[in-house]
Amino acid sequence: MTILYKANMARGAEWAGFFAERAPDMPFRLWPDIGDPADVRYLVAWVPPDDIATFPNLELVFSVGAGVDQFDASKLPPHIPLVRMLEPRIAETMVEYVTMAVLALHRDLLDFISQQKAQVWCEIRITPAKRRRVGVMGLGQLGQAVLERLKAFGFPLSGWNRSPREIEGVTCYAGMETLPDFLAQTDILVCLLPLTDETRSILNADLFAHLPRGASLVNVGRGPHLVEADFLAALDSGALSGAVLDVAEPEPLPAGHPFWSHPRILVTPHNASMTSPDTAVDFVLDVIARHRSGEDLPGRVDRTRGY
Ligand code: NDP
Ligand code: OXD
Repeated sequence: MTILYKANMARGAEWAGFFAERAPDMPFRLWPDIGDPADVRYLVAWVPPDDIATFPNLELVFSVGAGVDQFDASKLPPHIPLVRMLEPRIAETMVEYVTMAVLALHRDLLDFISQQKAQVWCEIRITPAKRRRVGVMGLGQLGQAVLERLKAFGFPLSGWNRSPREIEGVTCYAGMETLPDFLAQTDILVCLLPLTDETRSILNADLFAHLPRGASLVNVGRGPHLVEADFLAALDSGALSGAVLDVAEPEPLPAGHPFWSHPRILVTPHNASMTSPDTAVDFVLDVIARHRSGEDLPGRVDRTRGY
């Protein structure tokens, strides 16, 4: 009944400590020390090993993160459930990050950084929150948690999603045909979509053209949601006024990439949220217990949808 962990090694040592404490009977191994492959029942990974058939008795695969696009699902036998990480610290830290990014864009932080570099002391007229419309793409666990927190600031809030949602205090749009209407009333756009065939390159010239002129972007989804050339052109033309980007393609962002030095872009290193070993171990143990007793698994990925 071994658990094999294959992700960030420093945090892996913490995972090992919590497993030793909370499930002392369950052997825990850190990649590449796999032991007897036949003993491995559970795999926790950011990117799984190339040859999953190495582990003939594998029962469950966990993504160490909330997203699963980094998994090549075709390499995973259909009978093995893929479970994404739903531990609470991911949502808590994402809420902090998106709040920070939205407030930074709302309160002109990019301008103040430029002014400070140029030693310019110049007030900027403050736009009231009630006149800054924030729209979130993707109303899943993270999009909803973010909107809940943003309510406190008084921004008019809206959300766009594949299937219809009803969220108090949020104008909800559903489906591709409603995207232009959603965009037309969004000043700060937050992308919290999963990366799928439908959402790849969704942040493109056509989408930017539907936003009010001077709108801004927070991308915390995935790098390939964004068409870089369209985005840079939109920034340079003033169609967009700024962006906070936590994700890129590729990651890490290569040296010399235009995002590093663009005065209207704030880049962070895929750090919006982070799985916490402490709470993640509880989530993994809970899912394993449910699996053993034949219950539905929270976070189970629908392989046909891709998220
Ligand atoms: P969920 O699966 O809970 O939510 C995804 C939402 O997106 C669902 O509501 C879904 O709609 C909607 N959606 C999916 N496809 C489409 C589409 N084609 N058009 C419109 N809406 C769509 O995911 P999470 O909220 O947990 O996470 C979202 C993403 O955030 C992750 O996949 C990952 O890419 C990213 N992420 C980034 C992190 C970072 O540190 N930067 C950390 C964690 C996650 P429906 O309700 O119909 O299914
Ligand atoms: C992710 C994560 O999916 O860090 O990006 O959880």
